[in-house]
Amino acid sequence: MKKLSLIAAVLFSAIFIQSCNEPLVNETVSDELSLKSADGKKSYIVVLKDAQLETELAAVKGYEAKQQKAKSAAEKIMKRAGITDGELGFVYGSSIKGFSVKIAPGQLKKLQDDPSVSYIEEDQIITLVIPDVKIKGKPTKPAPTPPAQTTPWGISRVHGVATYSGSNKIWIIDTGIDLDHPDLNVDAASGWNFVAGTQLADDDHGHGSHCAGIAAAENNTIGVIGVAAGATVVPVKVLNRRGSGTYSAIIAGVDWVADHGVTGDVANMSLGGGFYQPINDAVIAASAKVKFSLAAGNESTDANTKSPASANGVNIYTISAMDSADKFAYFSNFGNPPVDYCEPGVSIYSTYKGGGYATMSGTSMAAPHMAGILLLGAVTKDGTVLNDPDGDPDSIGVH
Ligand SMILES: [Ca+2]
Ligand SMILES: [Ca+2]
Repeated sequence: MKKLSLIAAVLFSAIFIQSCNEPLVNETVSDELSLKSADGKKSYIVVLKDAQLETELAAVKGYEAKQQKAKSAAEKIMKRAGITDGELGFVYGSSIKGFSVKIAPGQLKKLQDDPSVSYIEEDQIITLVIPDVKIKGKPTKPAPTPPAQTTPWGISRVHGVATYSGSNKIWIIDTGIDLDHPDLNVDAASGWNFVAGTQLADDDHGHGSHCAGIAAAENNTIGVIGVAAGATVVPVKVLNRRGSGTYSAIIAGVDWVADHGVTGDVANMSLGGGFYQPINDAVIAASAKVKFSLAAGNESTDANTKSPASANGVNIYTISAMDSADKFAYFSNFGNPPVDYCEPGVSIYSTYKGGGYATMSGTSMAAPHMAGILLLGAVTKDGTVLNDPDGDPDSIGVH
Protein backbone atom coordinates (compact mmCIF):
# COMPACT_ATOMS: atom_id res chain seq x y z
CA MET A 1 0.00 0.00 0.00
CA LYS A 2 2.81 2.35 0.96
CA LYS A 3 4.67 1.45 -2.22
CA LEU A 4 1.58 2.09 -4.31
CA SER A 5 1.05 5.59 -2.96
CA LEU A 6 4.71 6.37 -3.57
CA ILE A 7 4.34 5.33 -7.21
CA ALA A 8 1.19 7.47 -7.44
CA ALA A 9 3.04 10.43 -6.01
CA VAL A 10 5.89 10.04 -8.48
CA LEU A 11 3.42 9.78 -11.37
CA PHE A 12 1.57 12.86 -10.20
CA SER A 13 4.80 14.83 -10.04
CA ALA A 14 5.76 13.69 -13.51
CA ILE A 15 2.42 14.74 -14.96
CA PHE A 16 2.47 17.99 -13.02
CA ILE A 17 5.94 18.88 -14.28
CA GLN A 18 5.00 18.06 -17.84
CA SER A 19 1.81 20.14 -17.79
CA CYS A 20 3.80 23.00 -16.30
CA ASN A 21 6.46 22.79 -18.97
CA GLU A 22 4.18 22.67 -21.96
CA PRO A 23 2.95 26.27 -21.93
CA LEU A 24 6.48 27.46 -21.16
CA VAL A 25 7.76 25.76 -24.28
CA ASN A 26 4.97 27.29 -26.39
CA GLU A 27 5.66 30.70 -24.91
CA THR A 28 9.29 30.55 -25.95
CA VAL A 29 8.42 29.51 -29.49
CA SER A 30 5.60 32.03 -29.99
CA ASP A 31 7.56 35.26 -29.64
CA GLU A 32 11.15 34.20 -29.75
CA LEU A 33 13.26 36.77 -31.55
CA SER A 34 16.09 35.43 -33.64
CA LEU A 35 18.46 37.20 -35.96
CA LYS A 36 19.94 33.90 -37.15
CA SER A 37 18.52 31.08 -39.27
CA ALA A 38 19.23 27.43 -38.56
CA ASP A 39 21.33 27.37 -41.74
CA GLY A 40 23.64 30.13 -40.48
CA LYS A 41 22.03 33.10 -42.24
CA LYS A 42 22.09 36.40 -40.35
CA SER A 43 19.69 39.35 -40.44
CA TYR A 44 20.93 42.61 -41.97
CA ILE A 45 19.43 46.00 -42.72
CA VAL A 46 20.30 47.22 -46.20
CA VAL A 47 20.01 50.99 -46.67
CA LEU A 48 19.73 52.13 -50.28
CA LYS A 49 20.90 55.25 -52.08
CA ASP A 50 19.20 55.10 -55.44
CA ALA A 51 18.02 58.27 -57.22
CA GLN A 52 15.77 56.35 -59.60
CA LEU A 53 14.04 54.51 -56.76
CA GLU A 54 13.57 57.80 -54.88
CA THR A 55 11.87 59.30 -57.96
CA GLU A 56 9.66 56.23 -58.40
CA LEU A 57 8.68 56.23 -54.71
CA ALA A 58 7.86 59.94 -54.79
CA ALA A 59 5.51 59.28 -57.72
CA VAL A 60 3.39 56.61 -55.98
CA LYS A 61 0.90 57.42 -53.26
CA GLY A 62 0.04 55.29 -50.26
CA TYR A 63 1.90 52.94 -47.95
CA GLU A 64 1.08 49.72 -49.84
CA ALA A 65 2.20 51.11 -53.21
CA LYS A 66 5.46 52.33 -51.67
CA GLN A 67 5.96 48.93 -50.01
CA GLN A 68 5.51 47.20 -53.37
CA LYS A 69 8.03 49.51 -55.08
CA ALA A 70 10.58 49.02 -52.29
CA LYS A 71 10.02 45.26 -52.42
CA SER A 72 10.66 44.99 -56.15
CA ALA A 73 13.77 47.16 -55.76
CA ALA A 74 15.02 44.80 -53.02
CA GLU A 75 14.35 41.73 -55.17
CA LYS A 76 16.14 43.31 -58.15
CA ILE A 77 19.21 44.11 -56.02
CA MET A 78 19.29 40.60 -54.54
CA LYS A 79 19.04 39.07 -58.01
CA ARG A 80 21.81 41.35 -59.30
CA ALA A 81 24.03 40.18 -56.40
CA GLY A 82 23.29 36.56 -57.35
CA ILE A 83 21.62 35.84 -53.98
CA THR A 84 18.82 33.35 -54.61
CA ASP A 85 18.16 32.11 -51.06
CA GLY A 86 17.89 35.43 -49.17
CA GLU A 87 14.89 35.72 -46.84
CA LEU A 88 13.41 39.18 -47.29
CA GLY A 89 11.97 40.65 -44.06
CA PHE A 90 10.67 44.24 -43.87
CA VAL A 91 10.90 46.73 -46.72
CA TYR A 92 11.11 50.48 -46.19
CA GLY A 93 9.74 52.95 -48.70
CA SER A 94 8.57 55.96 -46.68
CA SER A 95 11.48 56.91 -44.40
CA ILE A 96 14.83 55.34 -45.25
CA LYS A 97 14.69 53.35 -48.47
CA GLY A 98 15.81 49.79 -47.97
CA PHE A 99 15.00 46.39 -46.56
CA SER A 100 15.90 43.76 -43.98
CA VAL A 101 17.08 40.36 -45.17
CA LYS A 102 18.55 37.12 -43.85
CA ILE A 103 21.54 36.01 -45.90
CA ALA A 104 24.68 33.97 -45.36
CA PRO A 105 27.42 36.32 -44.02
CA GLY A 106 29.58 35.23 -46.98
CA GLN A 107 27.14 36.92 -49.37
CA LEU A 108 27.41 40.30 -47.66
CA LYS A 109 30.22 41.60 -49.88
CA LYS A 110 28.15 41.01 -53.04
CA LEU A 111 25.36 43.19 -51.65
CA GLN A 112 27.74 45.86 -50.38
CA ASP A 113 29.25 46.20 -53.84
CA ASP A 114 25.89 46.94 -55.47
CA PRO A 115 25.75 50.57 -56.72
CA SER A 116 22.27 51.07 -55.18
CA VAL A 117 23.44 50.11 -51.68
CA SER A 118 24.52 52.94 -49.35
CA TYR A 119 25.44 50.81 -46.32
CA ILE A 120 24.53 47.60 -44.50
CA GLU A 121 24.28 46.98 -40.76
CA GLU A 122 23.69 43.71 -38.94
CA ASP A 123 20.23 43.72 -37.29
CA GLN A 124 20.08 43.91 -33.47
CA ILE A 125 17.64 43.00 -30.70
CA ILE A 126 16.88 45.62 -28.07
CA THR A 127 15.05 45.17 -24.76
CA LEU A 128 13.35 47.78 -22.58
CA VAL A 129 15.12 48.53 -19.32
CA ILE A 130 12.73 50.04 -16.75
CA PRO A 131 14.50 51.23 -13.57
CA ASP A 132 11.39 51.04 -11.36
CA VAL A 133 7.91 49.61 -11.84
CA LYS A 134 5.05 49.40 -9.35
CA ILE A 135 1.87 47.89 -10.68
CA LYS A 136 -1.24 48.84 -8.79
CA GLY A 137 -3.15 45.57 -8.56
CA LYS A 138 -2.82 42.75 -11.06
CA PRO A 139 -4.49 43.47 -14.41
CA THR A 140 -7.65 41.39 -14.44
CA LYS A 141 -10.39 40.42 -16.89
CA PRO A 142 -12.81 42.11 -16.76
CA ALA A 143 -10.73 45.21 -16.07
CA PRO A 144 -10.54 46.37 -12.44
CA THR A 145 -12.82 49.17 -11.25
CA PRO A 146 -10.88 52.33 -12.09
CA PRO A 147 -9.83 54.64 -9.24
CA ALA A 148 -11.07 58.25 -9.06
CA GLN A 149 -9.12 60.66 -11.26
CA THR A 150 -5.96 62.23 -9.89
CA THR A 151 -3.46 64.54 -11.58
CA PRO A 152 0.04 62.96 -11.55
CA TRP A 153 2.84 65.33 -10.47
CA GLY A 154 4.48 65.29 -13.89
CA ILE A 155 1.35 66.57 -15.60
CA SER A 156 1.14 69.53 -13.20
CA ARG A 157 4.88 70.22 -13.57
CA VAL A 158 4.68 70.59 -17.38
CA HIS A 159 1.51 72.72 -17.12
CA GLY A 160 -0.58 70.00 -18.71
CA VAL A 161 -4.25 69.35 -17.97
CA ALA A 162 -5.23 71.02 -21.23
CA THR A 163 -7.92 69.08 -23.04
CA TYR A 164 -6.80 68.57 -26.62
CA SER A 165 -9.44 69.48 -29.18
CA GLY A 166 -7.44 69.25 -32.42
CA SER A 167 -7.39 66.38 -34.93
CA ASN A 168 -3.69 65.46 -34.81
CA LYS A 169 -2.56 62.17 -33.27
CA ILE A 170 0.24 60.80 -31.11
CA TRP A 171 1.86 57.67 -32.54
CA ILE A 172 3.16 55.41 -29.78
CA ILE A 173 5.97 53.25 -31.23
CA ASP A 174 6.24 50.75 -28.39
CA THR A 175 4.66 47.53 -26.98
CA GLY A 176 1.18 48.45 -28.31
CA ILE A 177 -1.57 50.20 -26.34
CA ASP A 178 -4.38 48.69 -24.25
CA LEU A 179 -7.00 49.09 -27.01
CA ASP A 180 -10.06 49.25 -24.77
CA HIS A 181 -8.62 51.16 -21.80
CA PRO A 182 -11.45 53.38 -20.47
CA ASP A 183 -9.01 56.26 -19.88
CA LEU A 184 -7.47 56.31 -23.39
CA ASN A 185 -8.73 57.44 -26.78
CA VAL A 186 -7.12 54.76 -28.98
CA ASP A 187 -7.26 54.74 -32.79
CA ALA A 188 -6.56 51.02 -33.29
CA ALA A 189 -7.51 51.11 -36.99
CA SER A 190 -4.59 53.43 -37.83
CA GLY A 191 -2.07 51.25 -36.01
CA TRP A 192 -0.16 48.10 -36.86
CA ASN A 193 1.44 45.22 -34.99
CA PHE A 194 4.91 44.63 -36.48
CA VAL A 195 5.56 41.82 -34.00
CA ALA A 196 2.65 39.64 -35.16
CA GLY A 197 1.93 41.20 -38.56
CA THR A 198 -1.69 42.02 -37.76
CA GLN A 199 -3.76 45.20 -37.53
CA LEU A 200 -4.59 44.98 -33.83
CA ALA A 201 -1.70 46.27 -31.74
CA ASP A 202 -2.93 45.51 -28.20
CA ASP A 203 -0.43 45.89 -25.36
CA ASP A 204 0.63 42.64 -23.68
CA HIS A 205 3.49 44.30 -21.76
CA GLY A 206 2.17 47.54 -20.21
CA HIS A 207 4.92 49.99 -21.19
CA GLY A 208 3.21 51.37 -24.32
CA SER A 209 -0.08 51.96 -22.46
CA HIS A 210 1.84 53.78 -19.73
CA CYS A 211 3.47 56.14 -22.25
CA ALA A 212 0.11 56.71 -24.01
CA GLY A 213 -1.54 57.75 -20.73
CA ILE A 214 1.20 60.25 -19.84
CA ALA A 215 0.79 61.95 -23.22
CA ALA A 216 -2.98 61.79 -23.54
CA ALA A 217 -5.09 60.10 -20.83
CA GLU A 218 -8.64 61.46 -20.84
CA ASN A 219 -9.93 64.19 -18.54
CA ASN A 220 -12.89 62.22 -17.17
CA THR A 221 -13.67 61.07 -13.65
CA ILE A 222 -11.31 58.06 -13.56
CA GLY A 223 -7.64 57.25 -13.25
CA VAL A 224 -5.21 59.86 -14.52
CA ILE A 225 -5.06 62.82 -16.86
CA GLY A 226 -2.50 63.23 -19.64
CA VAL A 227 -0.61 66.28 -20.89
CA ALA A 228 -2.79 66.63 -24.01
CA ALA A 229 -5.84 65.12 -22.35
CA GLY A 230 -8.04 63.00 -24.59
CA ALA A 231 -5.83 63.25 -27.69
CA THR A 232 -5.96 60.26 -30.04
CA VAL A 233 -3.16 57.76 -29.51
CA VAL A 234 -2.20 55.23 -32.20
CA PRO A 235 -0.47 51.93 -31.30
CA VAL A 236 2.50 50.99 -33.47
CA LYS A 237 3.65 47.76 -31.86
CA VAL A 238 7.33 46.97 -32.39
CA LEU A 239 8.19 45.32 -29.05
CA ASN A 240 6.83 42.02 -27.78
CA ARG A 241 5.41 41.21 -24.36
CA ARG A 242 8.90 40.98 -22.93
CA GLY A 243 9.67 44.47 -24.17
CA SER A 244 12.05 43.14 -26.80
CA GLY A 245 12.20 43.89 -30.49
CA THR A 246 14.52 44.03 -33.48
CA TYR A 247 15.81 47.25 -34.98
CA SER A 248 14.42 46.01 -38.32
CA ALA A 249 10.86 45.92 -36.86
CA ILE A 250 11.31 49.26 -35.07
CA ILE A 251 12.36 50.89 -38.36
CA ALA A 252 9.26 49.31 -39.96
CA GLY A 253 7.20 51.11 -37.28
CA VAL A 254 8.93 54.42 -38.01
CA ASP A 255 8.35 53.84 -41.73
CA TRP A 256 4.62 53.26 -41.02
CA VAL A 257 4.37 56.56 -39.12
CA ALA A 258 6.36 58.38 -41.85
CA ASP A 259 3.67 57.42 -44.34
CA HIS A 260 0.46 57.48 -42.26
CA GLY A 261 1.29 60.48 -40.07
CA VAL A 262 0.47 64.05 -41.09
CA THR A 263 2.04 67.42 -40.28
CA GLY A 264 1.23 68.32 -36.67
CA ASP A 265 1.27 64.68 -35.52
CA VAL A 266 3.77 63.55 -32.89
CA ALA A 267 5.55 60.20 -32.55
CA ASN A 268 6.84 58.93 -29.20
CA MET A 269 9.75 56.50 -29.00
CA SER A 270 10.46 55.43 -25.43
CA LEU A 271 12.89 52.76 -26.53
CA GLY A 272 16.41 52.33 -27.77
CA GLY A 273 19.71 50.53 -27.77
CA GLY A 274 23.31 51.12 -28.76
CA PHE A 275 24.18 53.59 -31.51
CA TYR A 276 22.63 52.38 -34.76
CA GLN A 277 22.79 54.46 -37.93
CA PRO A 278 19.74 52.98 -39.78
CA ILE A 279 17.26 53.82 -36.96
CA ASN A 280 18.70 57.35 -36.63
CA ASP A 281 18.39 57.84 -40.40
CA ALA A 282 14.80 56.51 -40.38
CA VAL A 283 13.74 58.90 -37.59
CA ILE A 284 15.48 61.85 -39.27
CA ALA A 285 13.69 61.06 -42.58
CA ALA A 286 10.28 60.62 -40.88
CA SER A 287 10.72 63.87 -38.91
CA ALA A 288 10.30 65.83 -42.14
CA LYS A 289 6.56 65.50 -41.43
CA VAL A 290 6.02 64.23 -37.87
CA LYS A 291 7.64 65.55 -34.67
CA PHE A 292 9.52 62.91 -32.66
CA SER A 293 9.98 62.73 -28.90
CA LEU A 294 12.77 60.29 -27.99
CA ALA A 295 13.81 58.89 -24.62
CA ALA A 296 17.48 59.68 -23.86
CA GLY A 297 17.90 56.20 -22.31
CA ASN A 298 18.46 54.84 -18.80
CA GLU A 299 22.15 53.91 -18.71
CA SER A 300 23.55 57.02 -16.92
CA THR A 301 25.78 57.64 -19.92
CA ASP A 302 26.25 59.95 -22.91
CA ALA A 303 23.10 59.78 -25.05
CA ASN A 304 25.29 60.14 -28.15
CA THR A 305 26.15 56.45 -27.74
CA LYS A 306 22.45 55.43 -27.99
CA SER A 307 19.88 55.20 -30.78
CA PRO A 308 17.50 56.63 -31.70
CA ALA A 309 18.32 59.06 -28.81
CA SER A 310 21.36 60.39 -30.70
CA ALA A 311 19.34 61.43 -33.77
CA ASN A 312 19.24 65.21 -34.22
CA GLY A 313 16.93 67.49 -36.21
CA VAL A 314 14.59 70.47 -35.81
CA ASN A 315 11.59 68.16 -35.29
CA ILE A 316 13.44 65.69 -33.06
CA TYR A 317 13.35 66.12 -29.27
CA THR A 318 15.59 63.92 -27.11
CA ILE A 319 14.41 63.90 -23.51
CA SER A 320 16.27 63.30 -20.23
CA ALA A 321 14.45 62.58 -16.94
CA MET A 322 14.06 64.33 -13.58
CA ASP A 323 12.23 63.79 -10.29
CA SER A 324 9.53 65.90 -8.63
CA ALA A 325 12.20 68.16 -7.03
CA ASP A 326 13.58 69.06 -10.51
CA LYS A 327 16.65 66.87 -9.83
CA PHE A 328 18.25 64.93 -12.68
CA ALA A 329 17.30 61.24 -12.45
CA TYR A 330 20.25 59.02 -11.48
CA PHE A 331 19.54 56.64 -14.38
CA SER A 332 19.01 59.21 -17.13
CA ASN A 333 21.39 59.56 -20.06
CA PHE A 334 22.75 63.04 -20.72
CA GLY A 335 24.72 65.21 -23.16
CA ASN A 336 23.68 68.27 -25.17
CA PRO A 337 23.21 67.58 -28.02
CA PRO A 338 21.37 65.26 -28.47
CA VAL A 339 19.37 66.02 -25.27
CA ASP A 340 16.98 68.94 -25.88
CA TYR A 341 14.83 69.05 -22.74
CA CYS A 342 14.40 67.37 -19.34
CA GLU A 343 10.94 66.11 -18.33
CA PRO A 344 9.36 64.25 -15.39
CA GLY A 345 10.47 60.61 -15.32
CA VAL A 346 10.63 59.40 -11.70
CA SER A 347 7.61 57.74 -10.01
CA ILE A 348 5.17 58.50 -12.79
CA TYR A 349 1.63 57.18 -12.37
CA SER A 350 -0.22 56.34 -15.60
CA THR A 351 -2.41 53.87 -17.47
CA TYR A 352 -1.34 50.24 -17.85
CA LYS A 353 -2.38 47.13 -19.79
CA GLY A 354 -5.62 45.34 -18.95
CA GLY A 355 -7.43 48.56 -17.98
CA GLY A 356 -5.03 49.07 -15.08
CA TYR A 357 -2.69 51.73 -13.70
CA ALA A 358 0.97 51.60 -12.68
CA THR A 359 3.84 53.74 -11.43
CA MET A 360 7.04 53.57 -13.47
CA SER A 361 10.33 55.45 -13.73
CA GLY A 362 12.54 56.02 -16.76
CA THR A 363 13.32 58.38 -19.59
CA SER A 364 10.54 56.29 -21.20
CA MET A 365 8.16 58.29 -18.98
CA ALA A 366 9.87 61.63 -19.67
CA ALA A 367 9.53 61.42 -23.48
CA PRO A 368 5.70 61.17 -23.59
CA HIS A 369 5.41 64.33 -21.43
CA MET A 370 7.17 66.12 -24.31
CA ALA A 371 5.01 64.28 -26.88
CA GLY A 372 1.91 65.79 -25.23
CA ILE A 373 3.48 69.27 -25.07
CA LEU A 374 4.43 69.07 -28.76
CA LEU A 375 0.88 68.09 -29.71
CA LEU A 376 -0.49 71.09 -27.79
CA GLY A 377 1.90 73.48 -29.57
CA ALA A 378 5.08 75.36 -28.73
CA VAL A 379 7.47 74.28 -25.97
CA THR A 380 8.12 76.87 -23.23
CA LYS A 381 11.12 76.71 -20.89
CA ASP A 382 10.49 76.72 -17.16
CA GLY A 383 13.85 76.61 -15.42
CA THR A 384 16.66 74.09 -15.70
CA VAL A 385 17.20 70.69 -14.10
CA LEU A 386 19.40 70.43 -11.00
CA ASN A 387 22.51 68.22 -10.82
CA ASP A 388 22.76 67.63 -14.59
CA PRO A 389 25.88 65.39 -14.78
CA ASP A 390 27.14 66.89 -18.07
CA GLY A 391 27.52 70.36 -16.51
CA ASP A 392 25.15 71.92 -19.07
CA PRO A 393 21.76 71.89 -17.26
CA ASP A 394 18.89 70.86 -19.55
CA SER A 395 15.92 73.22 -19.83
CA ILE A 396 12.67 71.91 -18.39
CA GLY A 397 10.12 72.00 -21.21
CA VAL A 398 6.51 72.85 -20.38
CA HIS A 399 3.33 73.72 -22.26
CA1 LIG B 1 -8.84 60.18 -16.65
CA1 LIG C 1 22.68 68.52 -20.06
